[in-house]
Amino acid sequence: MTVVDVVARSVLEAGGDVAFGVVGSGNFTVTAAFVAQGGRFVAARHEGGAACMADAHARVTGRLGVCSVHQGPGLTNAMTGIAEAAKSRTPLIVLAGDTPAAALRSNFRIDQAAMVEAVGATADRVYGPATALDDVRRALRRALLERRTVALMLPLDVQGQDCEGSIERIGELPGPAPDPATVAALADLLQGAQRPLLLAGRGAVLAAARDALERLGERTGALLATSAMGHGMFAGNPWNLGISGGFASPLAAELLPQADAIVAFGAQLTRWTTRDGGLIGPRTRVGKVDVELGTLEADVAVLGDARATAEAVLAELEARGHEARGWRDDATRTAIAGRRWRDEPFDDASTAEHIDPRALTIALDDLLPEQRTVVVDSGHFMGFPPMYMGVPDAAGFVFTQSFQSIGLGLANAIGAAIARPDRLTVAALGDGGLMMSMQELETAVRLRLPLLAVVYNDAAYGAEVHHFGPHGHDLGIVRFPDTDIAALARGAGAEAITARSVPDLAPIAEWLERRERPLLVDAKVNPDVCAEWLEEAFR
Ligand SMILES: Cc1ncc(C[n+]2csc(CCOP(=O)(O)OP(=O)(O)O)c2C)c(N)n1
Repeated sequence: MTVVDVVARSVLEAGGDVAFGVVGSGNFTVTAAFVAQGGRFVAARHEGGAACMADAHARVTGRLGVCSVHQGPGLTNAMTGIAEAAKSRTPLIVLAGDTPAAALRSNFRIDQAAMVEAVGATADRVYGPATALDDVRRALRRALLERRTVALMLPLDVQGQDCEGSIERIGELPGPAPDPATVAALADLLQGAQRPLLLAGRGAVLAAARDALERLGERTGALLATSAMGHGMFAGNPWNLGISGGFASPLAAELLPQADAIVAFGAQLTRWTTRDGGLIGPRTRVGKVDVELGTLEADVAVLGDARATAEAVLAELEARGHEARGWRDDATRTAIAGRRWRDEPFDDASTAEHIDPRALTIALDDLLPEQRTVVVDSGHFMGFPPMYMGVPDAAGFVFTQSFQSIGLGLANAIGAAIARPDRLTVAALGDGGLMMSMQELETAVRLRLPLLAVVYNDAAYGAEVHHFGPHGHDLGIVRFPDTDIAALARGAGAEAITARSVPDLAPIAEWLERRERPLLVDAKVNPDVCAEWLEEAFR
């Protein structure tokens, strides 16, 4: 075996069976070894796309994400996707070529470790053939068990060296168990509450805590909610208020501040999740459960894995014989069922030329099969899909907003579509985000992915228009001529339609029957509609 064989086989053993990348001389042999040993390699057109595909593939499958890049510019190109994955705690390994330690004058030379560490990812390195097994094992353990995005540097002069030893599987370790005293304190908090609420975030998704949290909700009479990142976790549960934060429905926004105890599981309660604190009542007591000490500021803080903690609190409440109905009554149940976002009336701003983005999203929700993965890029439009489109579960919603970058969504959708071919993948994109990443349309076409890309095309950086317009700024620098995005997509080999009204969406139904290659919908949305959540945030 050579060092790259050991790396490739270890990654496969750790569950990373699909690698996304762009191949150059620095990562050719490791990628070839990965394929030779049974891995699937997907060639992206830009390393930024490759990192986003790997991130989304990991989010949807719950397995290790794998990305393979050339040294120097291969890695710099991937950085925005790596930053998003690192901030979202996606278990991801980036196999990065690196210049030999002595090649001080190589054009490709940069301080790769410093660069990835600067965006919150973890740098590690294969130092030589004698340590290769340990090096890769350490990197994989950190990615999987600590839920980190790890860039493993593979110096060119080390890659081909012979190396011996046997590869051990990385066993599963239970998440950090909470201290019993803090479990008891959290049980006290829930036991003493009349109207408790359990709020699940990305940490709860990563910990697969749905079942434990639903049982805890049942025992305590709590209502359930998620952060935007945790959307889908409680899909179908009659006590689920949906998203807490800017995208909260009017009913959720009314009920959330009435909770007398909110316990956040793997959710940081950021300004976005709490509407700048407005969704937490002045006398609400707050509990927080997280694996990161740094985020744990609350009335009751528990350092622990979301699922392990939910199970421990449940056991404690069972032992105490505590069981309550809380605010789980018929009226609340009926209100939740009847006041989803789509049930709330709005003034439809569709015109002869433009479709209202809300009407567009509701029509898509009606048209598309329920078994779907909804992937959302960033921008003004990004609230409409989570508000108006249902998702089957947390794996059915990919929301890469930890870095708030535009231009990640299309590549995320490709990774998601590969992860769940049984589900329809819907990419919701802005025209700005698409134009930043459109080279990956070719990837989607080449792979014949049954991907529906919906472009909310307002011919502008709408978020900036709505941000700066009210202050009287000249908006010429954030508006663009109307682009025929459908024609661009056809040029890449995709099917495409232009939609200015709900009836214009009809060809989607026929495409759904075939799904032989991607379909792009260039939806000309009314640029004057400003989402309330964004208006509020900018205020
Ligand atoms: C990489 C990156 N560059 C710039 C921004 C700033 N930014 C935030 S939203 C936005 C406009 C996005 O436009 P578009 O994708 O068309 O969506 P819209 O806001 O029009 O719905 C920009 C430029 C960003 N978040 N990320």
